[in-house]
Amino acid sequence: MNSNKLVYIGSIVSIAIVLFIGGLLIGRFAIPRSSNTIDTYNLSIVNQRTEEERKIIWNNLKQQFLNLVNAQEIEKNLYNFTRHTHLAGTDDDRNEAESIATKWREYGLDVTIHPYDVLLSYPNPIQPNIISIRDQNNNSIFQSNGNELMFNEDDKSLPFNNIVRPFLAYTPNGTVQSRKLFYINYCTTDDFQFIETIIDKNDLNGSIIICRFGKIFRGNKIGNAEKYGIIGVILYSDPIDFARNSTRSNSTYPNSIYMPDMGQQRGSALILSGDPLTKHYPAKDYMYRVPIDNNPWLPKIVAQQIGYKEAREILIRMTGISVLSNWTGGLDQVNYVYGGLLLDDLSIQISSYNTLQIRRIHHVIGTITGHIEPDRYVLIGAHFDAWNFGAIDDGSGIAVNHELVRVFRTLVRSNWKPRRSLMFCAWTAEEYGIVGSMEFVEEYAKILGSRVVSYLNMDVAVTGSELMIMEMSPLLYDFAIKISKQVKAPYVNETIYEQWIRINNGNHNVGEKFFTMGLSAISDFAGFNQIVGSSNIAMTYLNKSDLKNAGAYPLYHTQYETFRLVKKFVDPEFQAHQAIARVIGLSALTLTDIDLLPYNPARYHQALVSLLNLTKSIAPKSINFTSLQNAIDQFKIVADQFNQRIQTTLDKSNPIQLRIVNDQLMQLERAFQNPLGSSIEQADLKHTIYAPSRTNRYNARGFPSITDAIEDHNITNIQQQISIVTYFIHSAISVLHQPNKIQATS
Ligand SMILES: *[C@@H]1O[C@H](CO)[C@@H](O)[C@H](O)[C@H]1NC(C)=O
Ligand SMILES: *[C@@H]1O[C@H](CO)[C@@H](O)[C@H](O)[C@H]1NC(C)=O
Ligand SMILES: *[C@@H]1O[C@H](CO)[C@@H](O)[C@H](O)[C@H]1NC(C)=O
Ligand SMILES: *[C@@H]1O[C@H](CO)[C@@H](O)[C@H](O)[C@H]1NC(C)=O
Ligand SMILES: *[C@@H]1O[C@H](CO)[C@@H](O)[C@H](O)[C@H]1NC(C)=O
Ligand SMILES: *[C@@H]1O[C@H](CO)[C@@H](O)[C@H](O)[C@H]1NC(C)=O
Ligand SMILES: *[C@@H]1O[C@H](CO)[C@@H](O)[C@H](O)[C@H]1NC(C)=O
Ligand SMILES: *[C@@H]1O[C@H](CO)[C@@H](O)[C@H](O)[C@H]1NC(C)=O
Ligand SMILES: *[C@@H]1O[C@H](CO)[C@@H](O)[C@H](O)[C@H]1NC(C)=O
Ligand SMILES: *[C@@H]1O[C@H](CO)[C@@H](O)[C@H](O)[C@H]1NC(C)=O
Ligand SMILES: *[C@@H]1O[C@H](CO)[C@@H](O)[C@H](O)[C@H]1NC(C)=O
Ligand SMILES: *[C@@H]1O[C@H](CO)[C@@H](O)[C@H](O)[C@H]1NC(C)=O
Ligand SMILES: [Ca+2]
Repeated sequence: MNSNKLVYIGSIVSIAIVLFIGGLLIGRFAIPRSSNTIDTYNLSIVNQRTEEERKIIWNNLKQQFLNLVNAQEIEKNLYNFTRHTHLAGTDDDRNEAESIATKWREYGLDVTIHPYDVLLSYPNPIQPNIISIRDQNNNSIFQSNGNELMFNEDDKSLPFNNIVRPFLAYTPNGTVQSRKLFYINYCTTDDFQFIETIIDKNDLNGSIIICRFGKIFRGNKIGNAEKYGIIGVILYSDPIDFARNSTRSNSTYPNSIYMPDMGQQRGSALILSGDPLTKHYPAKDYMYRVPIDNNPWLPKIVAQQIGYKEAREILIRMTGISVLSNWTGGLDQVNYVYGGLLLDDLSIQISSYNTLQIRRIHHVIGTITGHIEPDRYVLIGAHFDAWNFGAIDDGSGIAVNHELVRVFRTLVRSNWKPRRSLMFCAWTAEEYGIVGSMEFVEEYAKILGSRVVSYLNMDVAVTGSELMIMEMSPLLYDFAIKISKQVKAPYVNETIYEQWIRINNGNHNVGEKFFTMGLSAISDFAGFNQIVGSSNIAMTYLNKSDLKNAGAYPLYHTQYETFRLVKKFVDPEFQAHQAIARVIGLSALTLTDIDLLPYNPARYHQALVSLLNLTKSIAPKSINFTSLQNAIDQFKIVADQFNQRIQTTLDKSNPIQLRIVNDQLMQLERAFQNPLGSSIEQADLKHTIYAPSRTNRYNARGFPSITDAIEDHNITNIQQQISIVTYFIHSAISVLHQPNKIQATS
C-alpha cells in the first residue's frame, strides 16, 4: 500500500465527487471540530478541481479500496468467529457483542450498543426432544436420538458440548401421540391442497405428519398443519435435496458439503418478524407486552426435526397408497406413501421440552459520521447470532463486515471523509425470526424512515464460489450492474459481470437472470423494506447446484457449519468472501460518497410492468386492471421526465438542488409504503409492491395484497386491493413530479 498516495487522495477525496457546498452549510454549521459536530469543507480545495481531476481522484479511491480488501484478513475473522457458539440470548451472544464493540472502537468507529428484552425459545438442556414409535402396549420400539453426531474429522477443541440441540424455536412443549401418520411432501399450501384430493381432509385431524425441509419457510409448514387440526409435525432433510450425490458416508459430511444421515437443520417457526410480544413497538422495559397465552404469532402445535436415518425408520412403518413421483424422496428402500394408520397398530409420539423465555440481546452499531450530509445513512449489516458455530450463517457476513470496518478505517485514517454517514450493524437474534433488527427498526422507525438511503445486507454471504445472485429494490438494478463490472470474480480471470454473461451463455440480460426484484422476510433487511422504506440490496456467492437445493445449502443450520467446512469445501482461498466484501464495500463507498444517488426510477417502471403481467395471468378474467395499468403507464412518463431533468437542468454544484433531487429519489420507495399494512393481520407488511409471501416468508411476492385476494377468490377484495395499489403508484408519481407545486389529477 502506498500511504502517501492515500493521504493525497484522502485530503480532497472527501468527496471527490462532491461538487459544492454553498455558503449555507458553512454559515450554519461552522462550529468547532469534534467527533460529535458537523464538520465543513475547505471549498477552495474542492472547487479548484476540474471534473477530470475529480474523476481521477475518485478512481484512485475506488482502486485503493479494492486493493485493501484482504482475503486472509477475512479468513482470520471467520476462524476467530467460529471458535465459539452464538445462540442469541446466551452468555456467548453477550460476549460476542462486547468483543465486536471493542474491536470496532479500536478501529475508530463511534460505537453504540442497543439492548432489547425479547421473547426467545430454548430446548431443555438436559432432556432432548424425542420422537418415538410405540407398539400396541405402548412400549417404545424406536426412539430418535435428539442430537447430531460428531465425526473424527471434527475439531475436538471446539465447544461441541455447548451447541444447542436440534429444535424448532417457539414450538410449544408437550407430548402428542397418534396412530395416524401422513407424509405431506414439503408441507406447502399446494401440497396440502393436493393431499385433499387423495384423502379425506378430516382424516388429518388429530394426526401427526412428517414432511421434508425445503421449498418454503419451515414456520409456514407448521402453520399450514395447524389449520387441519394436525397435532404434531416431524421435519427431516430428505437426501434427494440435501445429500444429492449419495447417502454413502464418503459422499456426505465430513467428506463433502452434503448432509450426513443424522444431520439436522435447526430453525425458528415464528411467522412474524420481530419480538412476538411487542409487535409494532420496541421491546424496551417501558413497553406493554401481550400475553403469551393465545399469542397469534406463536406456533400452536408440537414439532421436531430428526435425521434422515431416523426418518427412514418412521417412513417404512407407514401405510397407504404410493405417492406420485414428484413427492418421492431419495431414501433407499423406502416406499413413500401418503399415510394413514401406522402398520401393526403402532403409534407415533413426539415429546418436546422447549420453553419460552424473555432474554436480553444487544446490537452493535458503529458509525463513520458523514461530512456533508451526516443525517443521511448508508447501512451495512450482518447478524452475529447463530444456531451453532455459524461458519456460513452468518460467519460469512460477520467476517466480511469486520474486514470492511478495517478497510474503511484505513481510508478514514488517510483522511477520507464520506459525504454521508456510514453505519456498520452487527445484529443478533436474527435466527429467531429477524427478532433483533426489527426491534431496532421499530425503536427508530421515524428517524430511519427519513434518513436511511440504503441498507446493504450480508447473510449467508458465501455458500460457494461459482455465481453471485442478488435481491434488491428495482431502483438499484443499474447500480448493481455497474458495481459488478468493477469487481473480479473468485478463482477466475473475469469480472462478476463477465462471469454472469458466461454462465448465461453470452446473453447480456444478466439482471433478469440473476437478480430478484424485491426482498422477502428471510433476513435483517425485512424491517428496512417494510417499515423504514429504504432501497436495499442483499447478495450471496453460491454454486450453481445450490440453486437446486430446495431453498438452502445442504448443511444449513447444522453443527457442521464449521471453519473446516468453509476452508475445505466452500471457499478455500476466501476469494468469494473477498468478492462479496468488494461488492458490498464499493456499493457503500459509492452510496456514501456520490453526490447524486444512483437510483434509476425507470427500472421501477419495468418491474411494475412485469408484476402486472404476472398478476393478470393468475387473476380471474373478469378483473378490471385498467386503473392500475394507467397508473403504471403514467409512472413511466414521469420517471422518464425526471431522469431527463436530472441530465439537463440539475446544477450539481448547487447543494440545495442536489438535496431536493436526492430527497425525491429517497422518497420514491417510501411512497409505496401503506402505513396500514397489507391487511389487519399483516399490518407490519407495508410495502405495497413487494412483501414476503404469506405462504412462504422466504419469497418476496409482487403486489402482495392483490395476490392474496386472488388466492382467496374474493372478487370484491381483488378490485379493492387493485385500487389501493393504484393509489400508491400515484403517490410515487407525485414524488417524481417537479416539487415546486402539487400537480392536480383528473
Ligand atoms: C483551504 O485550502 C487552501 C488551498 O490549499 C489553503 O490556502 C487554505 O489555508 C485552506 N483553508 C483552511 C481553512 O484550511
Ligand atoms: C477473537 O474472538 C474473541 C472472542 O469472540 C475476541 O475477544 C477477540 O478479540 C477476537 N480476536 C480478533 C483478532 O478478532
Ligand atoms: C405411552 O407412554 C408414554 C411415555 O410413558 C406416555 O407419555 C403416553 O401418555 C402413553 N400413551 C398412552 C396412549 O398411554
Ligand atoms: C378436529 O376435530 C375436533 C373434534 O373431533 C373438532 O372440534 C375440530 O373442529 C376439528 N378440527 C378441524 C380443523 O377440523
Ligand atoms: C464411496 O464408497 C463406495 C463403497 O464403499 C465406493 O463404491 C465408491 O466408489 C466411493 N465413492 C467415492 C467418490 O469415493
Ligand atoms: C458429487 O459426485 C460427483 C461425481 O461423482 C463428483 O464429481 C462431485 O465432486 C461430487 N460433489 C461433491 C460436492 O462431493
Ligand atoms: C405433483 O404432480 C401432481 C400431478 O401431476 C400435481 O397435481 C402436483 O401439483 C405436483 N406437485 C408438485 C409439488 O409439483
Ligand atoms: C412449557 O412451556 C411453557 C412456556 O414456555 C413453560 O411455562 C413451561 O414451564 C414448560 N413446561 C415444561 C415442562 O418445560
Ligand atoms: C486476465 O484477463 C486479462 C484481460 O482479459 C488479460 O490481459 C490477462 O493476461 C489475464 N490474466 C491471466 C492471469 O490470465
Ligand atoms: C407476460 O407474461 C407472459 C406469460 O404469462 C409472458 O409470455 C410474456 O413474455 C410476459 N410479458 C412481459 C412484457 O413481461
Ligand atoms: C375498467 O375500469 C376503468 C377505469 O376505472 C373504466 O373506465 C372501465 O369502464 C372499466 N372497464 C370495464 C369493462 O368495466
Ligand atoms: C371479500 O372482500 C370484501 C372487501 O374486502 C370483504 O368485505 C368481504 O368480507 C370478503 N368476502 C369474503 C367472503 O371473505
Ligand atoms: Ca417489537
